[in-house]
Amino acid sequence: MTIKTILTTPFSDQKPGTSGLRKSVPVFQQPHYLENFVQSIFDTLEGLEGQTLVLGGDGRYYNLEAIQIILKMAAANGVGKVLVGCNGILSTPAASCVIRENQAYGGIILSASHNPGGPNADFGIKYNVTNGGPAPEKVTNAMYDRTLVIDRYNILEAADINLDRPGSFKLGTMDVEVIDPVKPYVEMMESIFDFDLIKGLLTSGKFSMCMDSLHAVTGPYAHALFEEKLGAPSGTVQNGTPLEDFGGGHPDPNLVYAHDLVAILFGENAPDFGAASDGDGDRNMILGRNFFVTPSDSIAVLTANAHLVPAYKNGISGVARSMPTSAAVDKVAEKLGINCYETPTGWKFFGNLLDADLATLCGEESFGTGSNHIREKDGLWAVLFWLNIIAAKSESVENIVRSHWQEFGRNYYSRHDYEEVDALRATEMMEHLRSMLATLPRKQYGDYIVDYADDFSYTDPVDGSVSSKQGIRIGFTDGSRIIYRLSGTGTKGATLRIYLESYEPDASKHDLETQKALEPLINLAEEIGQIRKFTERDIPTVIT
Ligand code: VG1
Ligand code: CO
Repeated sequence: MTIKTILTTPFSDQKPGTSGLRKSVPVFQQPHYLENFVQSIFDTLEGLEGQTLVLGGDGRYYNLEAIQIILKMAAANGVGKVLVGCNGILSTPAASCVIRENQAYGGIILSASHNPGGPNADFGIKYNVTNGGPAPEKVTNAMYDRTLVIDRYNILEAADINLDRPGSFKLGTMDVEVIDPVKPYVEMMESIFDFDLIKGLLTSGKFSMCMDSLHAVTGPYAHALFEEKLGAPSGTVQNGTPLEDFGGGHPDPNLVYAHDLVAILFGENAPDFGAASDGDGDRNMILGRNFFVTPSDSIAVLTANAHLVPAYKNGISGVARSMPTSAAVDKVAEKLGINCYETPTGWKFFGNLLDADLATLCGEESFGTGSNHIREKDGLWAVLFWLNIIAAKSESVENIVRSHWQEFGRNYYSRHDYEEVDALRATEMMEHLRSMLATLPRKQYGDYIVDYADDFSYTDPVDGSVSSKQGIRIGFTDGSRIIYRLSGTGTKGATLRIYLESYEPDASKHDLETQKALEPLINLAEEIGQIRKFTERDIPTVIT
């Protein structure tokens, strides 16, 4: 087997976004495109020689081809060993778990998360560091800088590795171990939650649940957990076989894209509990019978009830939420007397807080929840957490959330997305808002008085690194907020996200329809941001 050095020229568009490099499959299939990025990863990592890497993906179209290429490039770049998921499968949380348990140097995860898959849909690649979490900005910036000057890459000329079943192989001098992608993850979940208690609930005959894997990566994990370990009847997991194109759908667990599950939970004879996860298994949606739990409420409820879960029974050190996530969890932190950190959007910003034990639980409004057990958000972990709480309290999802609101007040919350808008106009809109910031404080709009207005900037309390321009925040004196932000995960045009939040302490007003409750703020977001003018859209593409 010989190592070949291939001459190449840079691509100018390989800057990783919120969660790695995401492009359409045809972009990745251009000659040298994937290879340039992978070589840039290797070139940036110091002391990679002889080290162990973890490799796997969410099973989408192009996953297996990319894995074979990356294996041969790793072998040609002196990597000592690669642990690769059987059939190229590793959910994002499972990859984080495997990196940590094997003390690997890092890992490469192939996924475009909740974006659709298929020959003309999306693909992505992400590098995770030794702690199991997404590479911090200084690492991804260095990788990007390398992509701009790269002129060659190394690849071993060799036959493909058989990934059908676990086993050990050699690729040149590099070891390849094909591992069971499910087992280590399931064992980790057993060490966190009270499986006997949850099993009691699921086999009691008085409780029914439905888990929708949306034809994406969590299928095998969910079958193993809920049906094999926890005794739920077979059929509990639906759409549980990962498909390369996710059955043509969006593997995005929200009220819009997980419509089949929503129809079941809001239909006749609805089960007690429903959940869904995304393409790579790091997101979750939680539903009760006729009831939707917003992700911002979810992290608040989990924090308030963490003592009911064995792994957190001695209390938690702190919590963290992304800036656009509602302040519901802040109220819980206040009561528990722990710190609540506010970070920019993207899981990579939680890594240092978790490593330093400043935070134990973290959450994002974008259906992401997780803890210090790994360094990624974790969809099935969140589902198990909810089941553990439900079993411990013997209460319905709706009751748990309603009593939470009664105690802490309700943060009405919604996100309005304008997808695939003109990128130039979207940037103009953000500039327009930036130019207004200084004039907004103390300004009155109807009942609302602006308390502060800024472009969110974050200084990491552990390493002091600064991330600026993370979203325009306008806070009002009553605690309401409007946030404007451009997505960093899209692949077509720009996606504008408007986050709306208003706080209602009065329990007699906790029954309003969310969009109705937020109507004055929605109108104000339009008045201040001139969304219609800049996006040339009358309504959002997706409301969550
Ligand atoms: C979105 C979400 C963010 C999340 C990121 C990755 O980013 O808003 O909260 O961390 O996706 O999630 P953006 O930049 O498009 O708003 V996943 O499940 O794609 O790994
Ligand atoms: Co995801």
